Amino acid sequence: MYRTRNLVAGLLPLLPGAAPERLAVWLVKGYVQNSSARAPLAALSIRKYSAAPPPPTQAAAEPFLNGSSSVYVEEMYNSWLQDPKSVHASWDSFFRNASAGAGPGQAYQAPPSLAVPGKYEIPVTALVPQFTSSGVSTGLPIDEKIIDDHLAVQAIIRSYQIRGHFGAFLDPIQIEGPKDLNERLKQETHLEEKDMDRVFKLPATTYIGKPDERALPLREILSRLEAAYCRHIGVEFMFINSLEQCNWIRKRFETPGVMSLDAEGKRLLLARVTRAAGFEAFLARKWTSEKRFGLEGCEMLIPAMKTIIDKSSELGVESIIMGMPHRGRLNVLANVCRKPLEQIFAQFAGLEAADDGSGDVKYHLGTYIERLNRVTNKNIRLAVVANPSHLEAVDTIVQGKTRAEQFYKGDSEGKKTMSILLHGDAAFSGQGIVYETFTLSDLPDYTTRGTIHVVANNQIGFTTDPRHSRSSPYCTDVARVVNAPIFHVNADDPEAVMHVCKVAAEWRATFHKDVVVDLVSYRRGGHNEIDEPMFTQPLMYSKIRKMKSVTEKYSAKLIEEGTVTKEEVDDVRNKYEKICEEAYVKAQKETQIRYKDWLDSPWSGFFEGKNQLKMGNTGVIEETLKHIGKRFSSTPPNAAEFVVHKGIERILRARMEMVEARTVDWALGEAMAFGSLLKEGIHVRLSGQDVERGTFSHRHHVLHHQTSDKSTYKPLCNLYPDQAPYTVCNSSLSEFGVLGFELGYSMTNPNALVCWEAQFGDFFNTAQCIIDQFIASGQSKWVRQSGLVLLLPHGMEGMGPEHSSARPERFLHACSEDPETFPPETEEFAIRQLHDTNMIVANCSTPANYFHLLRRQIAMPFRKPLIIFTPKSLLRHPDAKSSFDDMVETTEFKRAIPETGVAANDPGSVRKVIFCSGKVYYELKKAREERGLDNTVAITRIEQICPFPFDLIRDEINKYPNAELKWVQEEHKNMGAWSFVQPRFETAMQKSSERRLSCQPNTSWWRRQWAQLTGRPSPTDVVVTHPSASVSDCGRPVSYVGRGVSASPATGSKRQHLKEAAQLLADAFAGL
Ligand SMILES: Cc1ncc(C[n+]2csc(CCOP(=O)(O)OP(=O)(O)O)c2C)c(N)n1
Ligand SMILES: [Mg+2]
Repeated sequence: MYRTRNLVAGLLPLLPGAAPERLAVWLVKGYVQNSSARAPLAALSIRKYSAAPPPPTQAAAEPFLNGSSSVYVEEMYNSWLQDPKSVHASWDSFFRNASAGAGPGQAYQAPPSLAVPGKYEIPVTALVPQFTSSGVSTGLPIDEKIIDDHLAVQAIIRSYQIRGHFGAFLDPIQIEGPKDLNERLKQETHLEEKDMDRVFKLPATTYIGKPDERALPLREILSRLEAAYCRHIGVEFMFINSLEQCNWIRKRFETPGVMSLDAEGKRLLLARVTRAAGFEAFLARKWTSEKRFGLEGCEMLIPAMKTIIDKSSELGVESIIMGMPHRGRLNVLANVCRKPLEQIFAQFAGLEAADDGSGDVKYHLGTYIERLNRVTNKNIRLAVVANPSHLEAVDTIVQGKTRAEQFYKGDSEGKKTMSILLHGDAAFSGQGIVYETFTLSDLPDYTTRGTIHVVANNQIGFTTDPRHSRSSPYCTDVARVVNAPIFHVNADDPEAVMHVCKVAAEWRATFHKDVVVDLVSYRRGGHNEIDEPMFTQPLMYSKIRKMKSVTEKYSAKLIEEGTVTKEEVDDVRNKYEKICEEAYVKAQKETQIRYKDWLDSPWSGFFEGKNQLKMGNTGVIEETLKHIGKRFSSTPPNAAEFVVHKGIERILRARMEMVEARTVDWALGEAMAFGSLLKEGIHVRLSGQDVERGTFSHRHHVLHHQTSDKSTYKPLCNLYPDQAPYTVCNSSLSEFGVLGFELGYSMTNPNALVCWEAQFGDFFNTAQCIIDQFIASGQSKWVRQSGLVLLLPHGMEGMGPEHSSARPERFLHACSEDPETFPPETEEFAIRQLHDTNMIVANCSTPANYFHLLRRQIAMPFRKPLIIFTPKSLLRHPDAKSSFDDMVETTEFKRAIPETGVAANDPGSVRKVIFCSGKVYYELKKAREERGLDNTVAITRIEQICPFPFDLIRDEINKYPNAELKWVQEEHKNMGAWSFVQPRFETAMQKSSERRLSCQPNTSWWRRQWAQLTGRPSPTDVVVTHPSASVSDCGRPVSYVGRGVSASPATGSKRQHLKEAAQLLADAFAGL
């Protein structure tokens, strides 16, 4: 609601004294219903860009000669008779015309002013005859005609401001015929041709008048409006709910001469566009059919970005983080970032990589460059974030990275760091993440204080034209949701492009809000260099092929107007070509490519001097646990008036009791992990839907004063005076957007614990692209690490098909660990596994282990994404508690928790070993006790599923030689960890057999036995040499216990759920 109130408040100045209701009526009556434009507007498809004819006018008589104003006129007339120069020019003209016998209405020039007259200046007294010049009402009737005429002029000015963009000449290829906007505007007023020379007062909401012009003839008004709104720039801004911002924009587009560029500016512009074109031409010549997603047709993207960067640098920005798709990416790296050309050219050579990983195609790679901005003479850091093919997916990652940089720099207003997002037209209107990015743009913990969006709008997406790829008139309409101004510009007019880019940079620096530059252009070739566009867009392409490039057109224009000579033009082109040739020669000498050269987030100092196989401690001293526990269990100190909810008081009391008893539950364990890191100077950020309280109301990291609005207390922000900052923030309801954001945030600084929590684990699937394209494969593709933590509530608790499973199988499937390789057994076994994996997947069963796991993210000398399946019912389970003893200095994370009960004391008697992970452990433990099987069944928990604790599992298998082995999971058989752990058990067992036996030939008998028992072919690499060995020595099969296969992750019936849960336990202990 408060946003609605702001909106109305922002509009009120338009109509002083208007109550909101009246305002609404006025808006509707004056500008919507009275307008005949509504229906025609809908028909005005913006996919047809064209010029518009001027609107018509109407005549008026001299109504200001009526009533009391005639006294005033008489005075004017007498003065004029004495000296024609003593009156305003319009009176002069009027009296001249009248004396010459002009008829009624024809003598009218313009109502004059009583004040010191400027050119075209009129007093309102002359327009509204019931007022005298002293402003006193005479009680005589208002002349409605003159008021109507002025209102009509105001309406027409407003129409241009609102809809002028529909009439702008934006499309360089003019696919469709001309638009008739001005005809429509004409029909909306009663003014006619004979009104064209009448002078009208300019309202305060226009800047078309020069400083001394407060009134203009209608003809001039229309001509200036057309110049501002209907040439090569289409400005969409009148939906913005702030009069100040609207006026700011009007001033920058309406002011006469505002767009003029000096000769130096023009020459720089020409040089920039020449280089942009030269780069594409060079690549085309050297690698004719190599994919590069050329920029031809939208070369102005390069000068546009450079202008934004120059202007922003001038306004104080020191660091710019960019995200962009394939189109023109190499050109941006070369000409905007000035990445060494030889590094770019070497990418075409198909060289081997010097570093590990899969690498990525050249038009996805990122970069980071620090250099001097030659225009401003200031240093600037430019980063282009690496991205996958998935269009727009990088958007919120850029935002998160930007936000983090602002945070660490203390740049709370975004004055030093900013982001630029580049988009394709089809992707901008089509991909949902764009909307999600915009909705984050003004949220307190997610804003980057304004992003400049630039759309390389070539009016096509692959082979599909806009009529089939979007339902909105413009590809940029999505930006309207956040009141971002949108500047459409014909990209064949370089100076117009410059202008909008400067304004966009100024807008961002002034209001710290998003803005969009829509570069309306074309694509000279196919989607890529090997595509034939004539297959699908024959007419468009027959036009394009006849068109001259923007460089040709602009250089011809500058030569013609005398700004440059032909020689200068040739010189710029030849010089750049020479630079390219030299770099080409250098590139030929390269023998390897280095992915590290393409890193977008270098963590300087983080890796240097660190032993990559040495882990820091994760246990902490008891004093710290106590201190954090107590602070976390307390209301604000010294604030007795802070009223806490009774329920929260109970929770805090229970926490305090736990601390006194040296135990922790899940929330307390987590708080101690966060708190101890904060104490060590590590910034912690927890973001996601409702994370402040916690979906399951267990966390309560923000206490709310019950009688004072917006008064809150965050215990974890108040642990130590010199602690690192803690951020906990409820996010917008977007998994794709927010997970991407947090990933970006984690990329800026490795010394921060950044966590994203899903409301329920399965909701991560709407962010699957971030997981597959960035989290799972980011390091391999782009040598980029991230220690991001995903917290995914998981567990079969009868809540139905959704809300049950966080789909562990999906993550495990994306893990890069080889199931058939038992890593070398050295002292660094565990850390080497972590070093070599692409991500860590864990399901902890105790708060202490969760505590260590979180802390280990920072203790590791490198960074890996961590996926944790977190509990729901375990949050309050009386057994799911840990003692301080498991968290103090000497303790660490347990990759597996072996049986420690009575079964472990007499392993030879154990008949069954159950392996499991997560909360099912507590159910199995209880069922074992109920069945009196504590002696005969051992239960081992696998806490870290990937990397798989091969060594610990092998030891457990060895420990119980007479036991059958079971994997028990509560998820369905085609889900959960089963298919991941199964081959790893085999690998662990092979190792176990090798160790225990030197036995048994690898005979066909043995292989048959194996196949019979397991239903699978025998592992061929087992070397079994002892003649009397049995198949169980060589590997006991681990069999599956759990729900059968299913299409849905869980039943929707509570009854069925309970039945399945009981069956699962029965199966787990069957045969004993
Ligand atoms: C998520 C996703 N869907 C589909 C594609 C395939 N694709 C690559 S480029 C492209 C067209 C993009 O059009 P536009 O955004 O206008 O950019 P342009 O190529 O015209 O510069 C498509 C559909 C993709 N890369 N990513
Ligand atoms: Mg396109």
